Amino acid sequence: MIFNLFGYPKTGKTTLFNLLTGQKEAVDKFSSKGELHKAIVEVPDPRLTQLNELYHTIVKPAQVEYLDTGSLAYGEVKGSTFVDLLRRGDGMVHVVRGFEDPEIPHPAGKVDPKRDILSMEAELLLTDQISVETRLERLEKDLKKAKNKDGEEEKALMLKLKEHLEAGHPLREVVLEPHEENRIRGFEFLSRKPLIHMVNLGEGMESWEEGGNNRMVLCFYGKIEAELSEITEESQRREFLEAYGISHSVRDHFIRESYSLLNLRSFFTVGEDEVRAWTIHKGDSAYDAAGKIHTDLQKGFIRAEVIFWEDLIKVGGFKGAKEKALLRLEGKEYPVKDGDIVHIRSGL
Ligand SMILES: Nc1nc2c(ncn2[C@@H]2O[C@H](COP(=O)(O)OP(=O)(O)OP(=O)(O)O)[C@@H](O)[C@H]2O)c(=O)[nH]1
Ligand SMILES: [Mg+2]
Repeated sequence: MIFNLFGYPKTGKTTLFNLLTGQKEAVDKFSSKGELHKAIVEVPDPRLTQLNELYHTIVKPAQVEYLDTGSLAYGEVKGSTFVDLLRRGDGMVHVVRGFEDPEIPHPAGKVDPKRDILSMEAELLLTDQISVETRLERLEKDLKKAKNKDGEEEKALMLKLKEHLEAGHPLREVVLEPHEENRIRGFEFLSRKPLIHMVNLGEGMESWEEGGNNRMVLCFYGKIEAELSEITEESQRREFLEAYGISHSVRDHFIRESYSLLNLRSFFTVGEDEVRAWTIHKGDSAYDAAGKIHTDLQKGFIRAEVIFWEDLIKVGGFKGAKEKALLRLEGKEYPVKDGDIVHIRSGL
């Protein structure tokens, strides 16, 4: 899972990156070297610790990759070299300036997070519009040379997308048939990706939240949390945050909300070698889950043995689960649920 942090200059992207990853990249008032920062972070999951009481082995939490892509100038998103990076990500995290600071002038003069949210959304839309138009030109040229059904179908779909974009609607709002979805997957349209606006507020400013169709707005207090990051003791940190009226750290909040926005679920594999969490999407099948673990397991898929994590703990392990007949045998199509322990039986 890859999350890209992006946004206009001096909004707190690197500050947020540090808070989410625990890194200590320099944050700067005046200049930015425009470096990319990348970190792979483990997703905390107390269920793993509990499961490991049965095995006493290595715990491997699910991982998320964060990329701090640097800043984008107003109006320049479409031509930017970051666009390809954004296309490769699973989720887009737009860091928005919400804090006042006379020493850090805002490129648009006034601090106005709602305006910047709309402005960035319009830029992402425009980027897709250009991709769609470029593709249409190409298709029309090809169709002039030789008519073909496939080309005609793609053209019709691109025209439909164009219409939506021209009406100012992001592509995440377009309902597509599965075959249409497959056709456009490779384009990685930005306005179709899950988008989280993270508004970086100053002390005492009022936070708000918006949620909806694959898009949400969350607030955080970058500077306050950065100042607290010296405190490593978790309970102390929480106490300080509460003293500022902040109920949860941005990291916990972000992980929870982004998992639900992207419809992510965790399943586990357990054994003497490791107790491990894997990330899948809601509705993914046992066959998909096998593919996450290893392509060979997927190729040779026979059956999945499944038990809910709490049930396994109750009966003290697989032996007890078999005795109590709690281990279910499921086929390829079984939709894996959050918290399932999955053991794939494979013929390879
Ligand atoms: N007052 C205030 N300053 C902040 C806050 N968040 C970040 N800053 C300051 O804003 C400056 C830029 O922060 P960064 O996290 O480097 O912002 P950035 O978006 O990564 O900046 P660029 O990569 O240069 O575009 C630093 O001096 C931060 O200390 C905040 O919530 N309040
Ligand atoms: Mg930065």
